[in-house]
Amino acid sequence: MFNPYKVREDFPILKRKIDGNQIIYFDNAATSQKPRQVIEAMKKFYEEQNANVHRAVHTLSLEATELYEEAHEEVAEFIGAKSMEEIIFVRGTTEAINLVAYSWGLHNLKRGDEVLVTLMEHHSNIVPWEILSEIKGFKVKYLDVNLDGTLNYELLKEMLTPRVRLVCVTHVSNVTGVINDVETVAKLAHENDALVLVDGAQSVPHIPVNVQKLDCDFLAFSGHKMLGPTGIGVLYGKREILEKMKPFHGGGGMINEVSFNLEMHRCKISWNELPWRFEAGTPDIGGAVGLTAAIKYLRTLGMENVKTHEYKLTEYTMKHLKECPKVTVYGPKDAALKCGIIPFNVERLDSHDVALLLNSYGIMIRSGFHCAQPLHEKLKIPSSARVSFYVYNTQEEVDRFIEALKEIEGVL
Ligand code: C6P
Repeated sequence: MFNPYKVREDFPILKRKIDGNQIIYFDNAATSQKPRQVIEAMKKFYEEQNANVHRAVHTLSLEATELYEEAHEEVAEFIGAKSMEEIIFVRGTTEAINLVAYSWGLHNLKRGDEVLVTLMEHHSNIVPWEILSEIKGFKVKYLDVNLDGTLNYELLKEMLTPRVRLVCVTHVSNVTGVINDVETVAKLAHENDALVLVDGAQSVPHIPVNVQKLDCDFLAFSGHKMLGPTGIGVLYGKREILEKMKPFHGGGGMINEVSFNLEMHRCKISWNELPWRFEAGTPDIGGAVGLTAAIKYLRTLGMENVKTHEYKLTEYTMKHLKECPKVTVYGPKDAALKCGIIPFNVERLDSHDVALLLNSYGIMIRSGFHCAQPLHEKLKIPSSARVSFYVYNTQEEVDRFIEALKEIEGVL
């Protein structure tokens, strides 16, 4: 049985009190807290195993290399990739998307082409495409969303013309928590010979994700949102696509050979095999060790359990938010369409003021645009306050949150 109280025992930070209040951490979409299993794995790495990878023949380097490669294997298994060659370690979702833009987009997109991006994307799945379109002359087209924040699938069918080469879609919106039917998007895109890039930043940590089932061509996600450390993230890519892509960054580790031709004054370079071809320079080895521990922890909990727990909390919160007359909740009314993210506003209050007031109760939430300004513009709201749950949050914490909101409403 999944028990969030037992889970909480693994998270030292949750014991912290601020101004006498036991903290309630509801900002998990921004970053998650870390269990001691992750902290200890990283501590052990730095205390006992630290060395660079893929470079030296000494024992420490061999051990570090083994741990680093094991992390790729662990990720591959977690998301159902065919092999670790399809798993590239990057700094996070943002870098993973930029890798696709500059390794695939730069060499494959041209004037006359279109990249279709949904209006609910995080800026990291918008800005790289806007920058690249200025260089390459292709068009970025935006797929509208419905007023409840769900994707407009009918419009998608209309917009998927033969000009579209890539569809960029988030699996779960970081603002509304809407879960997109990425399987259908991929099917429609593939029928049109377009590739699909899925932003999994808010799905991989919270629901079971299998890339074979989704049939996406790329999947990007961040370690720090799934109990792992900051500084490490993942780009999954189908092997046959990655094989044909040019490297992103150049440097050590990503080459097979760099030989100098004196007469030509040039270096002849051959690329390393996958996935190392896309991992130039010394990688975040300690981060990879932490990510392995985080995935092992999530697997022990079971991703179906994680999903159900967050669904129950979301449903409970949405039900009780109805007791707050000055609160407006955005996104679909049905919690089953969502992951554990709820955006809202309190009448006459700026979202930052709501966050500050809740902070005085020890409740940490995010406020603002959440790096998704186009979606806020579509929903015609200046900004929003947002609660987002994870494995260690409890119904009791939601009760305290609702009580605090009622008190805030009371003094308005
Ligand atoms: N969203 C939030 O509070 P990075 O920063 O690279 O790890 O992740 C970027 C990113 C990409 N896509 C989605 C859907 C995201 O939610 C995020 C990060 C955080 O919502 C910080 S802005």
